[in-house]
Amino acid sequence: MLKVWGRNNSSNVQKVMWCVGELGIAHERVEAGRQFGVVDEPRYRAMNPNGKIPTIEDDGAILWESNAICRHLARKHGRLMPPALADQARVDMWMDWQQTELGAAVGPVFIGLVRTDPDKRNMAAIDAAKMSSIAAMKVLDAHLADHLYVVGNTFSVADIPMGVMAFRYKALVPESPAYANLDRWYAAIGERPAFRAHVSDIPLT
Ligand SMILES: N[C@@H](CCC(=O)N[C@@H](CS)C(=O)NCC(=O)O)C(=O)O
Repeated sequence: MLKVWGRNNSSNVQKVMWCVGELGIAHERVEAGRQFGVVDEPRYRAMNPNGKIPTIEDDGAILWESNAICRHLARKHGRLMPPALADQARVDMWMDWQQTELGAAVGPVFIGLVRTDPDKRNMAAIDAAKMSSIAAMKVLDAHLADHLYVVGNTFSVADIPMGVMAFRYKALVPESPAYANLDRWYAAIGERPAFRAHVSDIPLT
């Protein structure tokens, strides 16, 4: 049975769990990270030398990196991955963009506002990260003007990391301009039971 290590309030674990939920995969999730520890144990480091979450074991394959895990599960279970090679490349492109552009912008806002005590916050850095987040979301909003989902007009694995980030953005960047295309896409995402169970029903902590 698929085994997933990682606490359920981690954005990167949420991607994997949402994907698992969409695909209906039988699984066991093991608490790890932050207050649960585990990630520094030699046995865990032997699986994931980064000491980060998530890590999975799937039929003997040990994998880490949340986006790679999601793509693996989509391919293995034959859903959420578009068939055309060019669309698969677009899935890779947007999932990389989530990590390097959107996630890199939203991450410091989350750390600053959720994980840092009010008297210790660097508000200038948080405001700068908010501006970067707004700029990144403008790119996604423009793309969604003529695509129903991140790749084409069908929900795919590429929507998953983006949806996790969008949930944090909506909660933490109320200064965002109105992004009509983003809002239309996000409303569709919000109707998915697996998104609610693994992302939006879990408090930001
Ligand atoms: N690029 C990695 C990043 C993994 C990562 O940074 N995970 C964070 C949680 S979101 C972590 O392990 N934090 C330390 C901890 O929870 O103990 C991925 O996408 O899986």
